[in-house]
Amino acid sequence: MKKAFITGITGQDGSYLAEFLLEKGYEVYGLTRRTSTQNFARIESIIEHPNLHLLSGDLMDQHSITQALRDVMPDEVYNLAAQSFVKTSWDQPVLTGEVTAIGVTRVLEAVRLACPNAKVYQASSSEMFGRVREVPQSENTPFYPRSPYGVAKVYGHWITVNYRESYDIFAVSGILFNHESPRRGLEFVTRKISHAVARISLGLQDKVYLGNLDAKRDWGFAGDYVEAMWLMLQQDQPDDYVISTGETHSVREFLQKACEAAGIADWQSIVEIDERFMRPAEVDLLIGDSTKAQEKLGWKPRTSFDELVRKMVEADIEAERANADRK
Ligand code: NAP
Ligand code: G4F
Repeated sequence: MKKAFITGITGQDGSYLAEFLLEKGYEVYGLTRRTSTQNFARIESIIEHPNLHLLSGDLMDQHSITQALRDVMPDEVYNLAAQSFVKTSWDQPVLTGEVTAIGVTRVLEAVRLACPNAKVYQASSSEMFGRVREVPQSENTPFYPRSPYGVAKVYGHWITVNYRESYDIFAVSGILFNHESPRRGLEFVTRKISHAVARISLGLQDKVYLGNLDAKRDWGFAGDYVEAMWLMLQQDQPDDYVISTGETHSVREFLQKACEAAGIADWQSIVEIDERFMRPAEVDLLIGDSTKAQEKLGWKPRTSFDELVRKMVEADIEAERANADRK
């Protein structure tokens, strides 16, 4: 039985990846950090699985990662943990650097010392392309990050490449474009919209307050993207891959489609622009070229933009109805 070690298992991607690997017959070990209230909501359905094990540790703490890897001796390490909300990275740039940048070095150092034969996946991001140098963006597009988060991810990307070249560690960087799901955090724009639209359709709130409606993203479904992470570690040679749908849509379009899915006729009547949600520097147009992943990994996205929006809105309507019934 293969052993996988996941940092960030309580996050959106960690929960989908853990389910995916358990179904493949892996023994899954997840690193979780101590919090005053437990936040296992996303892994609730697998928490009792006999092949799922949780270990305590933090990306700020070198010893805890090294010790956890020594205890587990995994075949595969997926480093998904990060301060992942771009807007917060301007409010907490130092913490973002500590976790999202230096945290990657801590994980790589732990692998080097404890289990140098393990294969490592680093969660890189399309946010590294920032003020895009070309459209669409591929593995060869130069980086121009536009947020402390994007800068931290560029560091994480290059330190991963550096450990591969310096120590011959099988380390890959997956440059993933935005991927969403009903498990997305409520602060991200897609979930903020699906959640608000669901509540508005049920008469539980009136408006949604948003920032830049013109920003465009290449949005896929998180469940499809975790398969790409796994495929990258099944190759004979480590390499870096862009994972994306190749389609881009604006925040406005996401809102319109979400309203359609919830049966709200006039989308303009429910939205207010709020300066608080504007960013000091914006990434205006992300669209990825995942040809390399399609050709070498045989990966392609399965969920369309319309299906994704519908899936998120329907899940939020169902959850809000269940909440209302409980009251
Ligand atoms: P997420 O939902 O925000 O999950 C982040 C995870 O990191 C959570 O489990 C969180 O734990 C954990 N974490 C945060 N700080 C930590 C620390 N100091 N020590 C240990 N764990 C810590 O993010 P996601 O959407 O699943 O994304 C997964 C990874 O992919 C992230 O690295 C993100 O930057 C990257 N990425 C995401 C996307 C996307 O569109 N989703 C695209 C490209 C790259 P708690 O639950 O305790 O907070
Ligand atoms: O949903 P967002 O906060 O995601 P963002 O900034 O693209 O970051 C996500 O994707 C990255 C991959 O490119 C990941 F690396 C990162 O970890 C994260 O998962 O914002 C998307 C767009 C932005 O342009 C933002 O300005 O939506 C715009 N937006 C407009 N109104 C808003 C809002 N974003 C948020 N969060 N809230 C708003 O009210």
